[in-house]
Amino acid sequence: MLIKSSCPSACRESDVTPEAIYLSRRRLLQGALAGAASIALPALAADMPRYDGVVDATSAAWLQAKIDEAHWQAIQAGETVTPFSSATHYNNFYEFGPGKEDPSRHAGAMTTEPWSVLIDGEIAKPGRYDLQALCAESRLEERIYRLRCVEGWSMVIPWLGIPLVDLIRRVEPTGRARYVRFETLLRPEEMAGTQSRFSLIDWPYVEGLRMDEAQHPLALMAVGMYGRVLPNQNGAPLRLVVPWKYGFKSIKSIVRISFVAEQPVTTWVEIAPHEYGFYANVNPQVDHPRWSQAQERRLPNTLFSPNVRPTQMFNGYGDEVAGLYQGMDLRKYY
Ligand SMILES: Nc1nc2c(c(=O)[nH]1)N[C@H]1C(S)=C(S)[C@@H](COP(=O)(O)O)O[C@H]1N2
Ligand SMILES: [Mo]
Repeated sequence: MLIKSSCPSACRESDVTPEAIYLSRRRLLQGALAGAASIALPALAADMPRYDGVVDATSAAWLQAKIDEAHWQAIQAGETVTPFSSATHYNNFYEFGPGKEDPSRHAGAMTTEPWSVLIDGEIAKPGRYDLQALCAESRLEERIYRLRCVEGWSMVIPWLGIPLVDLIRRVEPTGRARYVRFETLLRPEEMAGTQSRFSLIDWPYVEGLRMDEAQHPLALMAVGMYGRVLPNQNGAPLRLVVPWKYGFKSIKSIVRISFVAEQPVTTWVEIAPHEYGFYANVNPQVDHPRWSQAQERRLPNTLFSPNVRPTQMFNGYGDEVAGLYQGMDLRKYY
């Protein structure tokens, strides 16, 4: 790999990548756990170097405190965590434009404070919930997940968040709730992509899950990644992460969550129902009409080092989630 460095002699702190800091902290913690010692995890975000095109959603003290007391598990051996620079500069967030670098260029314009989420529909406790109140009763957990985009690339990202099922329990769904519908912020003056005449999307961006999928322990509501708050381009301040489904299900910058009886009409299904399904489970055996889904490019990659690997059924989470789809024809329900 080519290393571009502006420091010929001694490297300054700011030249250390954020994921290097993140990983060294994680190792330190792991050592402490192995020694059965209890240490206070130092604030990670505080000494994160500045990174071009990365705007932290917030400097809110309550969120920083929650991140510091997150439930850090041992690093899973195996796949390498994607560099922070790739995870924050190769994004899909069409509200800021269709290009992979549009979100890192333009998402800084999005205001994320204050932030609240309207939760409504078939529940006993509807209302507008402040982000802090939503997170209040749960400890943040770290989850290192593969993210597989339907376009054929993938990353490995360490998220920080609360299980979606915790949030669902708190609002007490009624027996009529069969699906959960999620909606992204729509604020055209801060989101140039929503004003484009060329966009096919009928804003706001909408996604959905079946109730049992939403209640699965792997489904996460993320407020951070790499030990820090979510950068705007990754869906600050609150996004869904559903690791066994194609990336487009993992809706960003959520402002509304509705519990509904009917399967919601979701953004990509509305645009091209023959190409994108409601379920969108990662499945190497069911090709997209225009390309194969058998393999994926693991980022970062180059022309000379394409870093191609086979795609796994349910993105490798089949042991956990296959039971949700027992008896379903996954070619029909793609
Ligand atoms: N609101 C909104 N959410 C979105 C998208 C989008 O365009 N708008 N893109 C989706 C797609 S296609 C992918 S692959 C992931 C990418 O997440 P990342 O940029 O954090 O890697 O976000 C998903 N969530
Ligand atoms: Mo995607």
